[in-house]
Amino acid sequence: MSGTASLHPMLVPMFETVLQRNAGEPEFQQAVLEVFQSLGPIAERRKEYTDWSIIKRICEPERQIIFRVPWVDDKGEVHINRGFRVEFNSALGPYKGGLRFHPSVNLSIIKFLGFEQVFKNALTGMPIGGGKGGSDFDPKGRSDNEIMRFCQSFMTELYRHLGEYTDVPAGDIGVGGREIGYLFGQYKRITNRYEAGVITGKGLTWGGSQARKEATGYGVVFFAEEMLRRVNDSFDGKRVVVSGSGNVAIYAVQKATQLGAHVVAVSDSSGFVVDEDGIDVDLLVDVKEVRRERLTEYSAQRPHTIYTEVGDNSSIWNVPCDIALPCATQNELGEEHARELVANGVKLVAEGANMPTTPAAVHLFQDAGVLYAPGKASNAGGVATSALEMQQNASRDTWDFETTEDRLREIMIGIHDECVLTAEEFNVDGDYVAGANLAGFMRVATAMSALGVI
Ligand code: NDP
Ligand code: 2IT
Repeated sequence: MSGTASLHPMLVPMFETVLQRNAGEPEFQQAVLEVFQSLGPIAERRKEYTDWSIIKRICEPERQIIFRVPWVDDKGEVHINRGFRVEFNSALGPYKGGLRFHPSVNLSIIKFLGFEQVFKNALTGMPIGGGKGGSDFDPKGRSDNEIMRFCQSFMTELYRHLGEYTDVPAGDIGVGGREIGYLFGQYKRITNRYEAGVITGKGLTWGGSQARKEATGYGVVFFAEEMLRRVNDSFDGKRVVVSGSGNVAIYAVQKATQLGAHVVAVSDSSGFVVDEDGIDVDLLVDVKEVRRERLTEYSAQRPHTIYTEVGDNSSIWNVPCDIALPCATQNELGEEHARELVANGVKLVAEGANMPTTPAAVHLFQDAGVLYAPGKASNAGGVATSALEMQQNASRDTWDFETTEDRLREIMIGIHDECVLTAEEFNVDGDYVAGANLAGFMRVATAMSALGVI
């Protein structure tokens, strides 16, 4: 795999072991390499962290669960899907991370997401370890009843591994409020316990937190706002492009618009829509969140917009912008896209999705002087607000929207500042990738070291 030349010599054999032990898992290998590339300066400057056995252990999940999920569709046909939960690291708290339902899900994807989650959760400063799960189930076109039966079957196996002190899932791609409801309902039924803190992203009338739905998208924008503030700039008047049109994208569009930006494009896996009047968030919510329709429907309601199907030569990243927020999926923004964005004058890229930018594209942005924030820092607002939901559940309290949003904003400012200060400490000023990886790593490594070889 390219990129190993830039590794500290101590890390080369460790990465070779990762490659051997996780053969055929390209996304996981990519996520590990990206963190390893930042860890070199630890060896020179912070000798207390050069207990290399910690790095070896950090790459190996504490537990990996794979299970069969049988379910019956509306026609009576039996389907078999595969379920996953990778409990990656519990040095800082119970495993915490979302569930993804998408046909592309496999062990590599869940492990890369779990690995990223460990460092992301550490960056929030909250008491949460890292994990991730999901299934290769495709929710598209399925009825409510089919979704419910699938969720019930999935939880009938998963419940035995969960608990508010053990492992606390939430949503991710294909898992939103409806699915969390069915999953929590089945957990409650099997265990006969109203253990609200076992899952987050719950509805507001049954243990959920205000602002959790909005938190990831809002958090990305708060993080980007701090990056801009640091260079005496703001969202006001900026042209913004947001990929995706799901949970993260919708609320990134909403907050950027509230801060005075002009959001001109969003996408889904079929195409993208350019709306020069500015994306109408209420319509987007209605089309995607309420009616679960495609972006073609948004475009049909706004005749001045231009809808383009994705293809080899057409991508949302061709739309000129000052700020790009990739909020769809991993490796959605490649080198050619980055080249196009830079040529069109992009100033800032902040990731709402997990690992949406390929390594070559990241380097291109950094070399071109584009402000670039990795998802493990900039999209941490979702899981941070999940931890706030757990706090409210534990204290049987509920906070109002404003209080919760204020906490979220403080947390994002805190993560931003920690990335900046850590990058300065290690002489890589302005490198948010190195800052995030080093700060997250040091927090997990300190706890792992204190807890002994386990
Ligand atoms: P949703 O399912 O709500 O939305 C996903 C969006 O991304 C949809 O517009 C979807 O289009 C698009 N998309 C998904 N897969 C692909 C693909 N293979 N190619 C092109 N487009 C795709 O998910 P979320 O908004 O929750 O998640 C988006 C990203 O943000 C993910 O990377 C997730 O891991 C990350 N994230 C989510 C958090 C959360 O709290 N939900 C927290 C932190 C990160 P279509 O409808 O056509 O499939
Ligand atoms: O990637 C992520 O951080 C999430 N999908 C949210 C995880 C959570 O536990 O809220």
